[in-house]
Amino acid sequence: MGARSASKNIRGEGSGQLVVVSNRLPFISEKRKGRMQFKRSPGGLVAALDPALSRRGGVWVGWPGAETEDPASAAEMVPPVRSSDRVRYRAVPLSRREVAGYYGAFSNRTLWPLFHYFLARTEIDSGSWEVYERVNERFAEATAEESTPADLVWIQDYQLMRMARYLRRMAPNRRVAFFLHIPFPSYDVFRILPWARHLMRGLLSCDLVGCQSQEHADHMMSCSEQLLGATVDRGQGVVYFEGRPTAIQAHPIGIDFELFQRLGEKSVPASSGVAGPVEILSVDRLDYTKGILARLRAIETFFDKYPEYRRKTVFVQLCVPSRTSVEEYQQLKREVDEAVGRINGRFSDPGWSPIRYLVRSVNQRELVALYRRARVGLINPLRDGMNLVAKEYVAAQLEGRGVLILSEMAGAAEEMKEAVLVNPYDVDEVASAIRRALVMPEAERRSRMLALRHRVKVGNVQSWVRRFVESAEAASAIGAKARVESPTDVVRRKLLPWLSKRPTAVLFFDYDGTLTPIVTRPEQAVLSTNARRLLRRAMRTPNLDVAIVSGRALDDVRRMIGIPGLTYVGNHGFEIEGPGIDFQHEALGAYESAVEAASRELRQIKVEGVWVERKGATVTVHVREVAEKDRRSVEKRAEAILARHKLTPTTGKRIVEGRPPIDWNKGYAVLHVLAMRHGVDWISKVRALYVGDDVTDEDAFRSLRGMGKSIRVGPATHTEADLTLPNPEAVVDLLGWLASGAFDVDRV
Ligand code: ADQ
Repeated sequence: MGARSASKNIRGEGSGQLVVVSNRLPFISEKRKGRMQFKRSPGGLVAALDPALSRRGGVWVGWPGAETEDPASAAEMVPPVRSSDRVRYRAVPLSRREVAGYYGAFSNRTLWPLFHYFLARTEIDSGSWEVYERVNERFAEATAEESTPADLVWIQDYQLMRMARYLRRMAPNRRVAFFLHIPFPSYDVFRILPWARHLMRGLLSCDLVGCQSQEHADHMMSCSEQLLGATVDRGQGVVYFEGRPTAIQAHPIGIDFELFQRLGEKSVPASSGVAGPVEILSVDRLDYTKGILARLRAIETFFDKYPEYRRKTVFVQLCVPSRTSVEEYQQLKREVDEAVGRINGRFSDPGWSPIRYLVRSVNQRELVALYRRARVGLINPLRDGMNLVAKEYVAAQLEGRGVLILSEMAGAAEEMKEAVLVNPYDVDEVASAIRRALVMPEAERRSRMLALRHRVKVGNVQSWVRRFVESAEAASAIGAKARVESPTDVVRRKLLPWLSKRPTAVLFFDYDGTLTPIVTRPEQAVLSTNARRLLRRAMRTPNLDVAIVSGRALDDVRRMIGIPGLTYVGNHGFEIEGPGIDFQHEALGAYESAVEAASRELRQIKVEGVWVERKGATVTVHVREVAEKDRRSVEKRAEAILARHKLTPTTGKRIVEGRPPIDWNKGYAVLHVLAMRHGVDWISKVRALYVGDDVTDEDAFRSLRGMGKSIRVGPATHTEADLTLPNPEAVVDLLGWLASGAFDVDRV
């Protein structure tokens, strides 16, 4: 049965289906006596998504768990669909090599440690990145086949951060949302990844990107801005990139509160008079991010500092083995075993050991029994997206007598303010927090726990699913309306394939009217702080080379920009200065006295508003402030004076300029800069882009025809430029994108 026909059979009426995509399909399959058996995976996420899928009708796309490249045998690894079923499964077959590269290596040895700030454990390997890319593309193919434009595609987690980019290419009108279960790091950490921009583009192909906390959302926004030059509206939580908005929102995940409460009712509460010492409980997947070793040190410190608690308390550490085939995880297990052995060896006496250490998966009933009995829940990971154990412990505290000690580094800390918050790296603080929890008066314990329980109840996993889906629907509706390209987007789209074919781009910007708006007097044309910041950034971007080209005197334009180290072209190209260039046109000297004489004579034009500016090798007559009726006659007189002194008059925006009659202009200057900076064969090495607004810039547009590209700014009836932008704001927008280096060669 084809995927499409199956999906039609079970699609619900009205709104589209929900298409959930995750690394693993939500069941474990096993062949027994020649027949496939399927067991639903445990966990709140599966339990919450299943009802949502059944209600709406849907498909779950994922890897079935066994390594195979053959689609037919992968299809056998999912439960067969009956016509009455509202949920179907689509298996994405993966080979052993793909699982190793995409999941074992890139997801778990690159993204996982980096996103949890374990930089030393982060492996950077382009081979595994390529596999990650290919597998994400395969997930996108399967999802494109399984979905229609009416459906909502919901991608889960860090294993699939590139998928939406491919899905958009294959099926541009899909509604797509993504949720990241783990933390999203700050820009300084995220940028370490050579593929940071690619991952960011993957996320910004979605209508909604959800994460566990506002802090992670803020990191995503600043990475979009800094890595891709995207426009960010922090107030609205929206990032605009490539002409479309992406909502970025915190959607803290919850647990099935009712279930834990129900199971809790069947178990024994804390302080109920059960014999034995008071229990302090920690429950984790055996992972280095959970901080088990640091916690054991804190426990040791606790028994050292507060010996009166020996024999009266016991620390229970429950670990579920995780990623057991990975060497680092085996190593961690050995280290935890050793630490437990050492501490127990130090403090135990007949009948009492300080640590009870359990390494196994327990069923939910047993888990809740442990939660309920524990007086203190010690949940202090070194870094965690959310941490559901903290919420489960709270849900099981029916009488509200237990105390939750929670790491500030867990996403849960953003919501669970009534917990005793600790820095998990600070062993002394954790030891004191345990003591504080044990002596905390009952009234305080109850009021803290009641507040926490209320919050965990309201924000349960069912409401998480509901709110996320609603937000995704809203974001995709806005996205569909807003998908109108701005002029900068159009230019960006057209430049991108061209720019990305060379490792370096040389950018030439005219100053007045291009980087700054046209103003009455030249000294008022001040560069905005933002434009200056972006120019500085562009200068530091390794694949960019920036030059400012102006009709102003060299000193003047250098002063207006105020960034040392850029290439400056002054006086329409007669003077150039920059790294490795110090140029003055050789014929200039011969005309110095003519320019001086013409300037003197031009100053004799005594009409209100006229002023004359001597700019080294050239002279400019400004007529902007001259009354309209007199302007043309002033221009004519100026042209005549200049001609008499054998200077070439050029009329620009409310100015008349006199230049030596040397066959030299901005166009020649640009070619000179390119040859000086990148050799005469620059064309095979770099891309040259010129942005200008003036008739004098047309010379540069002409010079670059066929060799580079050019953009004319503002309305122009006739131009030689390849592209246009409406105003300097649009130029600065484009500069922001260019400065981010967003078009690097391996851009995808
Ligand atoms: P995890 O890193 O797996 O999830 P966590 O949120 O703590 O972390 O969830 C662990 C789950 O495993 C809990 O539901 C817990 O009950 C269960 N568990 C732990 N030890 C167990 C044991 N010995 N036996 C049985 N069950 C055990 C990722 C992110 C988190 C984020 C979740 C959900 O790393 O930060 O909270 O996704 O988004």
